[in-house]
Amino acid sequence: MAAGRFFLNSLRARFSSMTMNPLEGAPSSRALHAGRGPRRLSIEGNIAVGKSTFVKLLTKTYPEWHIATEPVATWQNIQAAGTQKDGTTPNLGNLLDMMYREPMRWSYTFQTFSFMSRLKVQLEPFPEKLLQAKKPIQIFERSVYSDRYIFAKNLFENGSLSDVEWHIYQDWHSFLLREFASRLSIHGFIYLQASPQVCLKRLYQRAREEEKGIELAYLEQLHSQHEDWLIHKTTKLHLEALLNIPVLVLNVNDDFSKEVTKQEEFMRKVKTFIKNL
Ligand code: UDP
Ligand code: D5M
Ligand code: MG
Repeated sequence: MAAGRFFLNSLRARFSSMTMNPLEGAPSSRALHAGRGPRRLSIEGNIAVGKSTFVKLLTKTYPEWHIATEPVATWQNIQAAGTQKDGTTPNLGNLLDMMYREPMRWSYTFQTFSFMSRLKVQLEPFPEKLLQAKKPIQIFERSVYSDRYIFAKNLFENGSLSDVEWHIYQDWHSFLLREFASRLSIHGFIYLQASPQVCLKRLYQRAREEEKGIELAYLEQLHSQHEDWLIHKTTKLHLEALLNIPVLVLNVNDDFSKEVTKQEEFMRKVKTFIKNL
């Protein structure tokens, strides 16, 4: 028992030292990808493109991998700290809904909360099953990087964040990412790419209440942000090293939710991509 714990602790120590990749100032992707610790990837893509559907497929195909879904439910139900006398936790509101209803008022608040929730997810210690895996893989649905280079940037550009808010946001975002650099490394991005029209159709199909007012123009803005960041590489990044992270682009314009052949093709591509990281 004690020996088992010692074994797990030493594995943990090995992995944490192997993921010590100071992102800040790293000269190339080699430095970022050095070591043989867990490979950590983030699935990126427009709203309703099919990330959660893709993540479910990964979970089914590779049950030994650790998959972290986007904490949307946390944003939809802000819980007060502590519990009431009757044991309940008061619900303070639905921040996702508040942001879509009043973007000028709530976008900055939303960015602080979504960033914190993603940071917590990305900082969680490696689960036991990863420590024991021969080739440990961790997958996140979006990342602290898409929060900034897709959403916050776009909300600033469309006027929902003021100059002052955007400046303050970038200041603390850069600071915290620098402070936690060694524990936030991402080795690859999987970009699910589809036209804004396809995303809008899927968004209507999913019918999430808070998103009913989303228009094509908003999905077009987010599409351009993804293309600039992950394809054209024209987005100005706070860390040069981020530019060197490999990107696997999968075209998901055709429905893959029930197409087994397509799903198998995607799973093969992901496997090969990760093998080369
Ligand atoms: N969906 C689909 N075909 C696909 C991928 C997704 O019909 O190839 C549907 C899915 O069932 C859901 C909606 O599109 O109703 C949005 O998908 P998901 O929640 O996975 O998107 P996300 O917002 O996570 O990217
Ligand atoms: O994304 C979940 C929902 O949350 C979708 O409506 C987009 C929104 N979202 C996610 N992150 C952010 C940030 N940082 N700012 C603003 N809006 C955000 P989905 O693509 O449906 O999984
Ligand atoms: Mg999702």
